[in-house]
Amino acid sequence: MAGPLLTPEAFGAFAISPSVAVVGLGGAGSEAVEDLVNLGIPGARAFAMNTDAGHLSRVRVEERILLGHRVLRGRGSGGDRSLVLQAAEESRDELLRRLEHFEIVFLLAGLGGGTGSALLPFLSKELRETDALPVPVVFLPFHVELETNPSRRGNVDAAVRELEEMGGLLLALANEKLRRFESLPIHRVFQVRNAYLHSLVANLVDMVENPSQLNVDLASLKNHLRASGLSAVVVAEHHISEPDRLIHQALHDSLLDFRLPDRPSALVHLEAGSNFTLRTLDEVLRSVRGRLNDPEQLVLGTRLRPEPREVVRLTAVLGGLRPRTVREALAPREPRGPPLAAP
Ligand SMILES: Nc1nc2c(ncn2[C@@H]2O[C@H](COP(=O)(O)OP(=O)(O)OP(=O)(O)O)[C@@H](O)[C@H]2O)c(=O)[nH]1
Ligand SMILES: [Mg+2]
Repeated sequence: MAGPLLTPEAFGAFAISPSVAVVGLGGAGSEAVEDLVNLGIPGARAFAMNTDAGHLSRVRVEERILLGHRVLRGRGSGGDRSLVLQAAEESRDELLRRLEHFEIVFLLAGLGGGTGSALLPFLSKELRETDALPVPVVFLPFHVELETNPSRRGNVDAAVRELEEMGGLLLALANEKLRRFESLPIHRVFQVRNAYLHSLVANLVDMVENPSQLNVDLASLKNHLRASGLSAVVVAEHHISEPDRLIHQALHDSLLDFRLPDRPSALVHLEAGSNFTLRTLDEVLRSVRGRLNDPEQLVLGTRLRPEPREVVRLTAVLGGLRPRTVREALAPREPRGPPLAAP
């Protein structure tokens, strides 16, 4: 039975922005959320969840949740994923109650320890059963941490395998890619990484939150993801005089770890000023098609500001990443240097 038509005055209630949560899981994830909050994600609610009460009491994040205090007594997991999973199962209803009314939930964890490596796939899976869009963000440890520690490696492998199997968005930031900043103090290197992550999170939220001329909203992003397997986001800003550089820059500057398949699907959103012409748009699209090898599926969104602008901003969701792409970063490598003694 058809309902009454809404008057235009009533549309406003349906046009509110999607609500966003940014959730840090374990030590590294919680600290990254702290940095994101400092950099500012307008309207987002921030959470830190940990099994380690000491760490949780130090992070400056508005909502803090101690997990599994009966089993683990607030002392951390000691790297044991199975204990964390028991704790998460026990608190499942409460965790979902806190998170399920958000429309986009960014879940951040450094992989290798027990807490983040267990909670991140667990919550991603649970949230996929709700209307929320979970966006897992993982920090892959430096190779040296894994080479010398098989249990960390096991935790990373298990988490990555579970996330890959789920498909959807996976933002895997590789610590190894931070070596290009190796002359900086370590805490600054993590800040650089978190600033890059902030640009991904802020652009993605902005893309779906604010109306455009050619619109990409949350529903179209979800549709795109459903059809695209494993996906990642890249971003770039470049001067309007070189529109063909945008996609190259987005891929080159990325701290994410993935290899593109032959023809990735792409959702491309451009934000520019009133001086952005159809010819410039053509140039951007031609370079995107060229660089991505003529994707079968290319969805375009644009938002033109009323004033002229010198820079164009590109946000691209690339899909169809092959499942092995993240794991390749973790594949055993040749040992460095000659063996000490001949066999
Ligand atoms: N940025 C940052 N990274 C960290 C910190 N501690 C550890 N890491 C790195 O992040 C990865 C995961 O470690 P944690 O976040 O401590 O692990 P967790 O999820 O809290 O798990 P457990 O402590 O084992 O319960 C490892 O590669 C660490 O080297 C930290 O305090 N800040
Ligand atoms: Mg910890």
